[in-house]
Amino acid sequence: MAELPMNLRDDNISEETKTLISSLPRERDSQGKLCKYQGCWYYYNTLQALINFQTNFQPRDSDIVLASFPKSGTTWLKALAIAILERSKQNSDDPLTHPLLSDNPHGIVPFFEIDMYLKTATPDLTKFSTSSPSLFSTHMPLHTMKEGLKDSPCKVVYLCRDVKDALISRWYFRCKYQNKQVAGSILESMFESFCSGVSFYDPFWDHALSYWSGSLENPKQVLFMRYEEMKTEPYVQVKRLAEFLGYPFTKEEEESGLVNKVLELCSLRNLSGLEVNKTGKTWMNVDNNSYFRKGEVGDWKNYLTPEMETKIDMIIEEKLQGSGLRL
Ligand code: PAP
Repeated sequence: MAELPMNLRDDNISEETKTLISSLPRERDSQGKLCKYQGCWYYYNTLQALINFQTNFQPRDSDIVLASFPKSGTTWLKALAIAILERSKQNSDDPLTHPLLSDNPHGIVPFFEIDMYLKTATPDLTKFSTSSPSLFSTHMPLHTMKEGLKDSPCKVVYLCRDVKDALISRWYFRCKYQNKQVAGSILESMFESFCSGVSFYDPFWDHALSYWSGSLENPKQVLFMRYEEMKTEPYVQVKRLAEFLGYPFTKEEEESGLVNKVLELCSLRNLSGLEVNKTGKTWMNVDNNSYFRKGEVGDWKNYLTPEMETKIDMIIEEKLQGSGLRL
């Protein structure tokens, strides 16, 4: 069996973190040991990474953080944010200088807890996020990430996706990096873990609610976006994103077709066809092509039984009751 990625393991934790873990709720799943920190479940090395981040990250006010629950379209959001910030390169005489043509979006926008703070508590930040302003990303819930942001007014964009589609996407991804057949038994066990709220970065409902509440409390700092809306009205949503980030498209840019060029550059078809995404690997040694699959809304209907659908819907409805958030 392939070795587990480092963020899922438990071989890089300090004595202090070991003591902390011994005081936390703990569980085990088929991949390893999990503990619940600030309301969310993490494998131990990831917990260490996010404590490193919370303790040592020095934000700049201009930093931008792209946040999501796993498999909610993070790669797409990263690509769009890069394309918005770097759009002058798309119109230049030498479009080959565009960063998205030579690197995967995950190579350009690092995760705090996966790429930056996993191996060391004090990474050399100049190696990461060379864009200006700096773009970072995370799968942590908002309250945990805010500890690392201290009081900085960094902008945060959260991309939310139908959790049933995210579950199917995660199932395919997990089978791929574990070199396993895409088996129904694995999906069943992931479904059970999801429903119990005990799985990496779960419970999903608390995750989404942290960003939902943050976006209501401080709409200038936290933007709540939805994958499904990006699919149905990409033009409107990419303009909304650019405006929120403080880089709105000008009338001239719109008239010249630049918004559509950005969308085309970031389309699943285009990105997945680029050589770097067909053959390259991320820092974590994951094949770049594993971040691109179907990108469809409602693909879960091909895999989940009506009973599974009902159970997930009922849990989500109950957990979100009174929040105003509908998923
Ligand atoms: P991550 O959490 O590991 O970063 P993430 O990018 O959030 O992964 O999720 C991958 C999903 O986004 C895949 O969905 P699927 O399995 O249902 O197909 C992937 O296909 C989809 N995706 C990646 N890039 C794009 C894109 N440019 N447009 C639309 N969907 C995309």
